[in-house]
Amino acid sequence: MIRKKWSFLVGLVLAALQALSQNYVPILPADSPADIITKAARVVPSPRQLRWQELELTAFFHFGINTFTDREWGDGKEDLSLFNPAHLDARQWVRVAKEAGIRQVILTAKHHDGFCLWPSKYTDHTIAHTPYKNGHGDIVREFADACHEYGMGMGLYLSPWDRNSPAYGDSAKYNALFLNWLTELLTQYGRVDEVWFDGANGEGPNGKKQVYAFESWYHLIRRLQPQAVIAIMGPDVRWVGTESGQGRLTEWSVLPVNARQEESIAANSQKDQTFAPLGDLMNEDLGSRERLMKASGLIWYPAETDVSIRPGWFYHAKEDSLVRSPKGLMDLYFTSVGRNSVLLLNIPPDREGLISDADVRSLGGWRRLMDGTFGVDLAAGAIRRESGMTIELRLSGEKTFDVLSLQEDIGVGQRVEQFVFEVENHGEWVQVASGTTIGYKRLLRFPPVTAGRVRLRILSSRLNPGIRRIGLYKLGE
Ligand code: FUL
Repeated sequence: MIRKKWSFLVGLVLAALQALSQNYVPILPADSPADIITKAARVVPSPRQLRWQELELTAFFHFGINTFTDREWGDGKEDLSLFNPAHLDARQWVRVAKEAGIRQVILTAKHHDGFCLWPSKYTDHTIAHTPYKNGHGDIVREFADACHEYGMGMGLYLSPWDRNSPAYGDSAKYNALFLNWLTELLTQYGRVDEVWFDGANGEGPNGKKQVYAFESWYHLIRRLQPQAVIAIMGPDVRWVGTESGQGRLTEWSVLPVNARQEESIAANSQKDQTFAPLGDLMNEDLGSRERLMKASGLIWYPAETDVSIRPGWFYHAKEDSLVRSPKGLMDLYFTSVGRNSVLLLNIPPDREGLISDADVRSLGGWRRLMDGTFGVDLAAGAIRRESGMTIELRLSGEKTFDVLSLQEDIGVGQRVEQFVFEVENHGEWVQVASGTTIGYKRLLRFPPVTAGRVRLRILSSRLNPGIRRIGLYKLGE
C-alpha cells in the first residue's frame, strides 16, 4: 500500500516535471549568457517529436504522374490517361519498407504537378480521371490501409507549390483550397503521423506569387491529427539542409528563434509552436553558443535527412543500375541517424506500381548489414562507473569493435558539446574517437580495436550531461 502511494507520488512529480519541460523557451532581456545556455540545455522535444526521433528510419514513396512521364517535376498539363499502374500493390511497398527496418512511410499525395492520388472533390486533376481502376481508384486509401495493417507510421506529402491549380497565385482562394485538401486527407484515411510540406517553388521572377497561410494549415493539422509531426515547411521537423544524405558532424536540435517566429509563437499564447521555418537552414552552424546568444527564444527543432535510393525522386527505368548498394545505404545510416537526425529514404515505386527488384535487393542487403552490425552490443553486461564527466565501462571480457554508439537522454535536453572516447591498452588510455554533439544518437566508426575497458570523457557540456547509452559494435560483412 505504502509502495503504491509512493509510486503514485513519483508519478505526480514526473508529470509536473514533464509539464514544466518545454520545447520552446523565450529569452528575456535580463538573461545572462550563462542563463541562456542553461535554458538551451533544458529545451526538450514535444511528445510527437520524441516519438518521431525514436523511429530513426522513415521512407518516402514518390509516385504520381511523373512516374509515367519520366520526369521529376511535372508541369500540371499532363495527359492523365497515361496513369495506369497495372499491378499496383501498396502492401508490397509497406512490406518492403518494414522488412528493411523502416518504421514510418510518407506518400506524395500531391506533387508540384497538382495531380492528386486520391479522388478529391476539389479538383478534376485526380486519379478519378485516369484509367486506374476505371476511375474508381484511391491510392492514398490503399497506402493508408497498408500502413495501418502493418503497424507502420503513415505520412502524407502535399506540395504547396501547384502548377495545375488555376487558383494558385490567388492567395486567399488557393489557401482555402489547400485547407480543403488537407481536410480530406486528414479525415478520410485514419491516423496520420507526419505531414510533409516541401519548400520548392520554381515559378521564377515572372511566375505566380502565392502567399501561403501556413498558420491556418498548422492549426487544422493540430486539430484533426494532433499526434502528427509537421515537417520541413512546418514547426516540428526541420530539413537537414542537403539532399546528399550527409548530416552535420555538429548537429544541435535546440535552435535559436528569431523575432518574427517569436511573434507567431506569442500569437498562439505559447501553447504550441506553430511557426514557419525562417532563416538559412543550410548554414553549417545552426545552434552554437554564439548563435544562441543572438536569439529571441529557443526551440527544439530536430533535423530530418531526406535522400533518395536512386538519383531521382521519382522512378526512372534508366536508373535501375544506379540504386544505392547495401553498403551505400549503411553509409547513409551513419551519416544521418548517426549524426543526430532521422533518415527519410526515398524508395520510388515503378510504373507497374511496385518497388522494383533492384531496390528490394539493396534494401534486403542493407538490413543484413544492419543486423550483422547492431545485432550484438559488445558493451552489454558491462559495469558502468561514473565520476564527474567521465563514464568508464568494464566490458564482460576483451572485445573487438569498430563502431561506437552514443545516446543522450534527450528527454531532459541535448547538452554534450565535446567528447573523447578512449580504450585501455596495457594500462594506458588511448583515444580512438572524438566528436562534438551527440543528441539522440551519434555513431562513430574507426579501425577495429580490442579492449576490456573503455571510457567516455565529456570535455564540454551545457549543464550536466545525461548519457543514456553507450554501445559498441563490430561492423558486419
Ligand atoms: C523537393 C521537391 O522539389 C522534390 O521533387 C522532392 O519531392 C523533394 C523531396 O522535395 O522540394
